[in-house]
Amino acid sequence: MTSTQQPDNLGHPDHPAPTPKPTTGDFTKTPGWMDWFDGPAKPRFQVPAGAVDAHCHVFGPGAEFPYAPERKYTPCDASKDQLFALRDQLGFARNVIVQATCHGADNAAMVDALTHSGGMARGVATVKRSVSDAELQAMHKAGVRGVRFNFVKRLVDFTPKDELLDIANRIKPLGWHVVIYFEAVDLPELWDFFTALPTTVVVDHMGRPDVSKPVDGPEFELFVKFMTEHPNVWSKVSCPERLSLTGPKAIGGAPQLELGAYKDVVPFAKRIVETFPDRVLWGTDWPHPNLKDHMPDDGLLVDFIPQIATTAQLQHQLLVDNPMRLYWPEECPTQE
Ligand code: 0GY
Repeated sequence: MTSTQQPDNLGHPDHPAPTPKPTTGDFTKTPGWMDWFDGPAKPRFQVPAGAVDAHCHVFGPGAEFPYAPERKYTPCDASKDQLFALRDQLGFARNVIVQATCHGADNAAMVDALTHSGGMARGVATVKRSVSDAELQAMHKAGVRGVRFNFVKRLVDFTPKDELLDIANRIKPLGWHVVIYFEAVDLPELWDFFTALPTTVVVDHMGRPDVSKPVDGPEFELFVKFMTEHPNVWSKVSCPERLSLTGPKAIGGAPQLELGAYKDVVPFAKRIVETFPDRVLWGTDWPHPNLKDHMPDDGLLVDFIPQIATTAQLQHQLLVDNPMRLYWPEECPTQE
């Protein structure tokens, strides 16, 4: 590896050196910010036709869509065109673009991406109680189908639960759902609030389990119980690169992802996929905010999918049937 190469890009020593990405406008990237990865490898796993990347973001560009004053990080720009190029490179057909916390409750960048997607992207917004019905209707027309409630303390300031419940009741008549992001240790405290939500509820990244704990230990059992007892709860089985402690290195240092990258996450994600095959979603999480350890090559990240969804049927449910039912129900006429 030469000194110009970023280490740990899934062990691809022949991958071109990453080019530093700008933040435009009057912004400076958070010190130590890891930029998303250029020119991802073509995945060896071919996703099924019509596959949906159901968790990704756009950042700015800052000069056009300024980052929010209350943000906890300032990323490098990651535009809609760059996202759509990634979609095509990986073989996906559609995106679900989730409002990133660096844009606060200003959904302009995300909505702009939806309106330039030719109907191939839907969105999840962040809204405040003060949002008007007309604003909700406009977002619906653009393709927004959910709101996100974030409980990860390093990303957002506290919002009172009565405000969130009020928002959930406002968006329910639109047929939207609620996406929740939290850390596993906080599930007991949040349980009553989550189980009172009146809509479909989608959990980001399996509720961020501590994968050093047993997959059948009390912490992850509580998450499985959450999904078992509440059929309105879905989960994204995304972000092995964020959850893994063993990391991207394959067994023996070989570059192939299937030889053991993120192997500590596999039992957790596989269990959720196999137990709840009709309530799971997958996404790249591009452009991967706040990673500290390594930046994954999204192409090789796609090669992780067959480790957690091991049959063609499970893969089709995860990547096509489930996200289509949730985000493009009008194209699923046999579904209720
Ligand atoms: C994280 C992960 C994410 C951050 C955000 O909105 C965000 O800032 O979503 C992610 O992409 O899921 O833990 O920083």
